[in-house]
Amino acid sequence: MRKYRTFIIAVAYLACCVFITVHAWAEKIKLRAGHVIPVDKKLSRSDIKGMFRRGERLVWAGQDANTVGMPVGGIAAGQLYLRGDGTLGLWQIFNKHIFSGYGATNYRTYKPESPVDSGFGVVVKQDDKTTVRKLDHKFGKVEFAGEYPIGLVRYGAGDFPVKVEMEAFSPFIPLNARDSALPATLFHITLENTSSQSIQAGILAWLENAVCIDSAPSIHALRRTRIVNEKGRAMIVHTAEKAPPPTAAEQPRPTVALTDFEGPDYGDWKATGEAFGKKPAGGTLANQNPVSGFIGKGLVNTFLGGDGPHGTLTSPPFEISRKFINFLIGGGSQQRQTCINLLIDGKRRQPSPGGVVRTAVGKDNEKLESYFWDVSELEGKSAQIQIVDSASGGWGHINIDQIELADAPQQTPPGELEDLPDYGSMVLACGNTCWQTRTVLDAVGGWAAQLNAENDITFPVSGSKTTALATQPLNLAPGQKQTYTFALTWHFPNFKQGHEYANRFNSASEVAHYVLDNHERLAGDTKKWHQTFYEDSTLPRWLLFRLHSTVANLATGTCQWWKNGRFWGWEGVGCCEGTCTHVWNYAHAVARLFPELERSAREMQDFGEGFHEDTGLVGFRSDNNYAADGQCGTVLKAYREHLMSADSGFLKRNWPRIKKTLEFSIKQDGNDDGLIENSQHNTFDINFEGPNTFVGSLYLAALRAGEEMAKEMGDDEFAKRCRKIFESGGKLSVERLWDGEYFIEEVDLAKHPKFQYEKGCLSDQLFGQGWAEQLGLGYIYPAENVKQALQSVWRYNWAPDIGPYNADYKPERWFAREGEPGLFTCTWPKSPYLADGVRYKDEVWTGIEYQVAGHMVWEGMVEEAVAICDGVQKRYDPAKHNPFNEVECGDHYARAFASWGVYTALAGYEYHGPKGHLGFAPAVTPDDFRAAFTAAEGWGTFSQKRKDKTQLEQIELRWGRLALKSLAFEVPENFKPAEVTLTTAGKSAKCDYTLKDRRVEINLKDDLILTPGQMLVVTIQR
Ligand SMILES: [Ca+2]
Ligand SMILES: [Ca+2]
Ligand SMILES: [Ca+2]
Repeated sequence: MRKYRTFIIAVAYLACCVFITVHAWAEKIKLRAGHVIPVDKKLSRSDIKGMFRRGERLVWAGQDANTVGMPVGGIAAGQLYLRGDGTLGLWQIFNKHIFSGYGATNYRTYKPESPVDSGFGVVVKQDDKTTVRKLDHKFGKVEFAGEYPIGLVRYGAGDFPVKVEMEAFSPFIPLNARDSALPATLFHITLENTSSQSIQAGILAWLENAVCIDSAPSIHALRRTRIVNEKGRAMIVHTAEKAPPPTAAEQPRPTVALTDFEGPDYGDWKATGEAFGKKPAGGTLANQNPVSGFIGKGLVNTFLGGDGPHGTLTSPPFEISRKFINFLIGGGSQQRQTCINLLIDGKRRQPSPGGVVRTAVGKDNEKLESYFWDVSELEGKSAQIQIVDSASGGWGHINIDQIELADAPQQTPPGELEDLPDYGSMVLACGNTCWQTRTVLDAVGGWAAQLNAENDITFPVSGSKTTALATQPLNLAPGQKQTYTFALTWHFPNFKQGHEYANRFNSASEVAHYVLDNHERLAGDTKKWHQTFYEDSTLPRWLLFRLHSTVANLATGTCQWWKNGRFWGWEGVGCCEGTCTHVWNYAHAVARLFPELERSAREMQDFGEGFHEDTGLVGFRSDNNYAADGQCGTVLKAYREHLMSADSGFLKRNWPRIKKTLEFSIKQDGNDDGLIENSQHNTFDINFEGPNTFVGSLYLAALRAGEEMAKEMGDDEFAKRCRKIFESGGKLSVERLWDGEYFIEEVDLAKHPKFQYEKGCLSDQLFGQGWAEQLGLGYIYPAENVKQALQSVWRYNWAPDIGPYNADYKPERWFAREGEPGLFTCTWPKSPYLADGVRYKDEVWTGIEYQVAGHMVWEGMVEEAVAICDGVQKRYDPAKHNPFNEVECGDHYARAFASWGVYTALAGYEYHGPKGHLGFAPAVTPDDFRAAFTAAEGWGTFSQKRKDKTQLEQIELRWGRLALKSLAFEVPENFKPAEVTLTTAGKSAKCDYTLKDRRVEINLKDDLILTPGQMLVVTIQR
């Protein structure tokens, strides 16, 4: 609980205070000329008032929601987006490794793509005419109002008699990880007749069979689609199976070689551009890694002059006289840029997704591998092959050889069909039975008539077929509503480490039945969480949106939950592996919402696979490498995981290794003085080379956590040792690192000229203090230094417009653009700018912003904290950037999970599960505050009201159970409680209490367990 807090009684009053202190201070300090970040942030009173307004649910219409990609699949079950117009996108559910980049290009404006055909439409029968209107951006007026975890899209049109509201979400129930990790998305589609006459209306739903989506071009197999009715549900079931061997009548005809590139030139093939040269390559080219896998002496290899040049190579027209085209391919993997295309009927269409009948790319590997196209459906047609190199960056070339026409695929499939990563099943299930779909499709006509409604079809994986289900049109009187439920499920178990979901389900059909059998509970609990978090809270709605949006990272490629129960994370989607200790140092959301997942990461990685028993080193990517910040953070995370446990089992099991982890850091300290002075690798991907409070504060907080855990374990000797080092470190840090306004780094720049911050103002300089607040460990440096340092971070590093500063100091990667606000990693307001200073110094990371904002809340800097969050919200406006995808080194970056630390700070939340202790000290509107909270086994809503002589606290449990032995609250200044009463379910419970400063601690005489619907009421009276 925070000890010294400035309460906001009236927002405007406090805004004045901020201005006054800023101006008075600014006059005294002479700033470096190049430090163009304004001290006065020019936040007006109305800006601040606006930020604190409770406000309504956010809604974006039409193009303003263009970039939206809201994850709506289950936790660690892939990455399926709900786009701004209610269509689905991305579809990364097929276990393909997706590398989303190192950050250079992640902050950009784009609409997520959809490689799979799926959707819903509203069917209306009126005056004997049947029409369908798709639920997409063309419907009319389309509004996106999703709040994670529940997507919400509304559709209306003046020329259509039905208004539609669609919810799309995967069950999301805090503390129930398994039911939140289903490979499934639920849809609730509500139709409302807005016309003045009765109509008949229903839903048309469709889904392409995308099983083997990535392998399809190189395997000989069939897709199979069945429409089944089970348990009163209609389901489209998509699978794949082996193609039957050819029958005697299908004996292969002789193979026809199209070209082997063995001639002195390209013959009648036409080359354009520079990349192909005048003749086939003779093998590996200059400065190229060895090329292999080609046949004979010649091949196409466009690394001629490196990756830079472009060009095309096009065959003369030929007849497709066999069932397959076989070839060898290597080189770059860029779709449409390093590819081989099949063009039909002489149409030299520009390579585009729809304009080429077959295409293939390499795998960023110089080795040529067999590949084939199944062209049986194109037999007899005239075709051309075109090889394209329109890429210049890394892997901007393509290698091709030995193109043949044959009746059988030349190569054997890459592994058994059943073992392929994208082999599995997908299902679209309707909660009700469906009706004569073919009749509806034919009545609608047009594109709908092309959809399949036939049960049990098979077709080659090279082809594509979309299957539909139609519900029976029902009479809707004017104003009447009807809701339909659908479930989209998938089951692709062939992931290297397996999926947790595969422990429970054998097919997408099983998943579909599970989510529909348990629909009421799964959807009900998800909505209860949404209600508790968003609707019932007094916090600003936009702020709740922002702080919860990052939790969506759980349902992206960033997070995996393995079959063995281990939670594992990239830093960003497909980028930088190993639940990296230092990036995940910032992540609070998972630990507070699904503590079992973080416990598994501690036990199975940090104190498991990544732990070095001999030294206590925690390999920071579960490897042999040391990160100073990650090592200290591991101790803090262990304590947090203990606090979020129902009992002491986790601590008892892991204490010997937690202690060793801390002892490793103490060894780096070297002389037990509480300062780590050696080389400290850290999250900036560089090493700090002297004492500093970035690693130092984490170290001191870890010592405090170690002290607490040692006490609980009865290891008093170690507790004392931690305390002693901690006290020395806090004192020495102020003596040696305090510059009068903030903490600096003590370093010899002559010896270590690169990557230091020295006299700079590092935004993360109090990282460990922020952690200490999250865990109730108190101050590690004197309160006045902490407060002033945070003020300096705000003053020197937060820019209302990053443009002017970044114009002078270009960041390595742009995560904010001119005109947008942001908090810089590090600046040098009073000393020369270190061009070789700490890496990423001129960048803006949301994870750091939340870390700092959360800490600011604990120190009473609530406006500044909320302004920083507002800056993130402004940058991630869906007209510009997907609001659910905060990027850094890759998409959906894990550091952004830090947002939950802001949320817990706003509630002044403190919790110790094994001790049954829960406390709150709201930082905003403490006179009338309400917010959701989570504990080890249950969650609910907390409210506080102050009136006259009474402070009323209510803890209402909504889900699970909550064991309580003690409570803590904060009373106004000069509020001396005369009586504290406690009732639950109308009965009073015995307690005693103590008051220290403004903190009231209440001890219950008897243990109390709250169950859902029960409320604990505490009345504190003067
Ligand atoms: Ca050859
Ligand atoms: Ca090239
Ligand atoms: Ca030392």
